[in-house]
Amino acid sequence: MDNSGDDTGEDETEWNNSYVDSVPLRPAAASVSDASLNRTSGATPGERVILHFDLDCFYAQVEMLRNPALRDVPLGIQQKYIIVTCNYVARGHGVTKLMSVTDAKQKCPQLVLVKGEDLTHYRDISYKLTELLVSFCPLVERLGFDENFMDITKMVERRLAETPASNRFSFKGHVYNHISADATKASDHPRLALGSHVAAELRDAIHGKLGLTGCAGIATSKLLAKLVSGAFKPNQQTTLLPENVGDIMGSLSGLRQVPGVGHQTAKRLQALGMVGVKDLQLFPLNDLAKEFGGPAARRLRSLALGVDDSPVAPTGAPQSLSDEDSFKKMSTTREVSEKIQELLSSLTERMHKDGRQPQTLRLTVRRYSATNKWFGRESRQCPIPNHVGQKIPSGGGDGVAVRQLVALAMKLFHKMVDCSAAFHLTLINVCFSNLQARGAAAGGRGSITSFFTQSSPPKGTDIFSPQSQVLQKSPADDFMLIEISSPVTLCY
Ligand code: DCP
Ligand code: MG
Ligand code: MG
Repeated sequence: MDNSGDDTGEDETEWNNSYVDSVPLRPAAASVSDASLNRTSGATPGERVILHFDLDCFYAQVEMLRNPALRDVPLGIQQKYIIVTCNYVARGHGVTKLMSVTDAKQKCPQLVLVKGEDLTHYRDISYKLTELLVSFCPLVERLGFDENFMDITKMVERRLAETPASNRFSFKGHVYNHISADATKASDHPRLALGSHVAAELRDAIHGKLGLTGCAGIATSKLLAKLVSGAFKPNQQTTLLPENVGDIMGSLSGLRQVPGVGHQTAKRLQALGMVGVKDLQLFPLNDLAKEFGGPAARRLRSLALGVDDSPVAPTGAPQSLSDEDSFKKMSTTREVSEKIQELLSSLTERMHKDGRQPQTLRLTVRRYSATNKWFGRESRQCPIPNHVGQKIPSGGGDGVAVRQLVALAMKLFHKMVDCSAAFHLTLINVCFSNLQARGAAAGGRGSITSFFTQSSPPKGTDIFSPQSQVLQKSPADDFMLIEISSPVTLCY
């Protein structure tokens, strides 16, 4: 499902589960002048305690919070013709995520539908959650709207130091592949046992402060914490012990189940004859390296074996803000201009709340293709003249900024699409990037230190160089960093 009105920078990374890709791609975040971005737990990988949180039926929960009458009825959140998510009452009737509205209504005629195309409330609550987690521990990495990683190694070590030697450890919640969480196992794994208590406390805090429920995974890496967190749903938590890593990797039904293996990577692996995770574990590394290059081949192999040393990289403020919409057919310049105006109006409002000034405007379009429905994006970008850009943080100057930005975006549009011939677009995305803080040194709005304290902070974390002009399509969920016409690198 493409998320209309969504921020592609972050969301596409999330929905297509390529979080592992984003880790080496943090230079833009790291360049933000906040020493905290470089903090890590300092522990050796096997000793880390990493949590992964994923909220239950996120959009549906937000709607149930806004209207408690929806709590006990089967509820579906509709975007276009798709139920993007549904509450657990609806799931009990056989409705599933990403089902068509028609099928869902057939399964459950009493299904109540709420439109979920405006993401404002979901975005706000999403940031409130991250903000809450950051208040307990700074090492929090967002993974899209409803997921966060947290490296709580330091917290656990402090607790361990304070624990009397006579203490009997225990696990909170489930332990993967163990019927009952017995005390012997807990004393073999005191760090993970304490981690499970921290996770339970954080889930309590999330519920107490925000009214939200969710699942947590407790493990020694991001990969494993993410894999185990959904073992028991909803509103439960599961710890993975190192001796069960082989079991959880073996339980995955296909290559796409490995976080980090996106659609394109899976296709390339399948072309090499691999079907399951086991095939990737056993495939000769040399041959894998011929296809992907040495480092990516080793990374893929490690992931398949359940090995992931990547650090939890605190997310910080987004590097860009974007908004998009998709549709069946757009084929006139007038429609394009109206859609761009609509998108730029809401984006400018969000940029105003953020407080930074964007230096670059990017326009992306997707042309209709019968064969490759989800790909084929093309982009052009240009600098935003200062006299236009500076109106944005101060409120857009009564729509003047939006009008000027629309004119700029239409120039970009004409560079991509020849309007003297027929055209058929299925998506438009506008993006502000190269965001510069006004008075950031003083910790003003938009600086990283104030980012998580804003009432309605922005999101989106794609990264690219400001000088470039031509960007091309990037498969949303590929494993690899996409090299676009040099010097631009764009990470979805
Ligand atoms: N989402 C979306 N399009 C997708 C996938 C997800 O718009 N293709 C949105 C709707 C979800 C939210 O993202 O509410 C979070 O996605 P999850 O996969 O975590 O699903 P839920 O939180 O809804 O349900 P679960 O309880 O299974 O985590
Ligand atoms: Mg969820
Ligand atoms: Mg999720």
